[in-house]
Amino acid sequence: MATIALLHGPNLNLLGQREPHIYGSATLADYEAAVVEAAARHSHTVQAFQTNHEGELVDAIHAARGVAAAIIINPGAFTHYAWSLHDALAAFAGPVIEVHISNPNAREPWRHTSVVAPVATGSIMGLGMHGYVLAVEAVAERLASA
Ligand code: CA2
Repeated sequence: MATIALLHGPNLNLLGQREPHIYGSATLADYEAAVVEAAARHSHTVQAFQTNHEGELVDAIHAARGVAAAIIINPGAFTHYAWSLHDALAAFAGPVIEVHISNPNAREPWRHTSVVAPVATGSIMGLGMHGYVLAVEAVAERLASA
C-alpha cells in the first residue's frame, strides 16, 4: 500500500462553479473522490492538496518526498511558466503524472508549452475526470512493478 499525492494548482478550487463549457460541472471534491476511489481499488491512499500559490505548491512537492510514492499533479496555469515546479518535481524520485482536464494544445498558443512535461513520467490531457483515473492506473501499474 502506498500514498499518492494529488496536487492541484491555481483556480482549480473553482471547478464546477464557472466555465462548465471548458471544465465541466464536476467540483474539485468530485475529482478528489474519483482519485481516492480509483486508488483504493489498488489499496493505495491519497493525500490531496490544492493551492493558488506557487511557493505552496513547491512546498507540497517537497513534502511529498519520503511520504508519497507518486505524484499526480494538475498545476493549472503554472504548467506554462513555473520553472520552480519543474525543479521541485525533478527532485522527486517516484512517478509523476501531469494531468489536465482540458487539452491545452487545442487552446490558446500560450497553453501549448508545459514546463512540467519534461520532468513528468507521463502527461494526460483533454480527458476530464477519466484522465485522473487513468493517471491512478498508470501509477498503480508502475508501483506494482517497482
Ligand atoms: O485543463 C486543465 O486542467 C488546465 O490545467 C486548467 C488551467 C489552465 O490554465 C491550463 O491551461 C489547463 C486553469 C484552471 C482554471 O480552472 C477553473 C475552473 C473553473 C472556473 C474557472 C477556472
